Amino acid sequence: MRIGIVCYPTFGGSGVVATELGVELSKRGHNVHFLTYKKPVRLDTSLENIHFHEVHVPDYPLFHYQPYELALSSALVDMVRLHKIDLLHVHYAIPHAYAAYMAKQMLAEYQIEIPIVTTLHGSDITLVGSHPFYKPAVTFSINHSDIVTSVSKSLRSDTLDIFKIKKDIQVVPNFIDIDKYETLRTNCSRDQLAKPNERLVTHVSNFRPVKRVHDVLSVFTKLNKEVQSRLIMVGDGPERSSAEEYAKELGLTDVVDFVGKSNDVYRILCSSDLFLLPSQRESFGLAALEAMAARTPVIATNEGGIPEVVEHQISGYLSAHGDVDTMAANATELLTNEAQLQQFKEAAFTRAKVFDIQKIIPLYIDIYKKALL
Ligand code: GMT
Repeated sequence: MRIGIVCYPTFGGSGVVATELGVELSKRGHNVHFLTYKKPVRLDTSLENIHFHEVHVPDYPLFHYQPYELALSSALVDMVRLHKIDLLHVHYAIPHAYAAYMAKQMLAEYQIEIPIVTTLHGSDITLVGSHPFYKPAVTFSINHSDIVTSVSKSLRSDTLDIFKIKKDIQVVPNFIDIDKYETLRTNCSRDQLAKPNERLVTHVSNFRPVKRVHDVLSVFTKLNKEVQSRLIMVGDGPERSSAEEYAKELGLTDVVDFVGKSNDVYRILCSSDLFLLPSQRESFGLAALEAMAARTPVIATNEGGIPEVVEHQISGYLSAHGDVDTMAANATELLTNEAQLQQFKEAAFTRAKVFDIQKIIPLYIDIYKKALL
């Protein structure tokens, strides 16, 4: 198949899922064309069967807002015609599903019928898409996609609750390349990250308010009073500077490292003893799955799709968002009981294997075949 993938190129989970999906499809002999405004961070464009096309939005003094959807839909038309693309898979409803619908209409003028598969990722539904300013367009684009998928049951149910959806939504969970994690494990070294007697705790996010990064620091403060430990905060975003300030106020400067965005998250995760994800909402929580694939148990909230990934009291602990006392108590219990910690680490890895890329990719391939019928 010749598959066109539209995604955000940033560090966010939807871009990562789209990139890893495209790369795996390319390994299986499919031709994959990525279309976005910048090369996706995890995409290696030198790989066989992988192509990257950049969307350019020319600046013009009249525009207060750049018309990205317009440029994207025009670029989609060109890409589909030039490279004889069979199918478009768009990740994140806003504005990708909308631009794909417009491209589909334009391509009909050339007697080209292109199926659209839309994957909903979370904030495109629960945080941004539900805003009254976007809702009609998001509802329309979902209803006019040929096939719609969501990354968790919870997101499927939220979508059906929030929008008037006339289509079936198929749940295809996010995935992880277990083999890649196992290969990387052979080079895992924690020497530069923490002292031998410190437990290593990690958080990875885009530091948006929904991630509740201040809760990460509050939990860690309580934990650090009981257990000698170090916290690594990976990522960047709107709340990074206030989080750094808060860490200073809490007197954590010597035990918390803010390392910014990283392309090498595995190196940190494989050395970690615990991963903290106290989000207010997560449709899935790909960061938690990545931690678990690196054998790191997770303390998270029982919100959205997280309970579909992390099993309470087995591969981690779940509690209500904002309940930093319970999170800290669970973290302390786990990090002070070596046998239990080892058990949770193994359980985290066992759980991650359920989401192995080799199990999930065939689900997408079946969906593509269905869309092409
Ligand atoms: O919230 C983020 O970190 C970014 C966002 C995105 O679109 O990249 O993540 C969403 O999609 C991920 C991949 O499917 C999910 O793992 C995240 O849970 C989801 N974020 C939210 O629902 C808030």
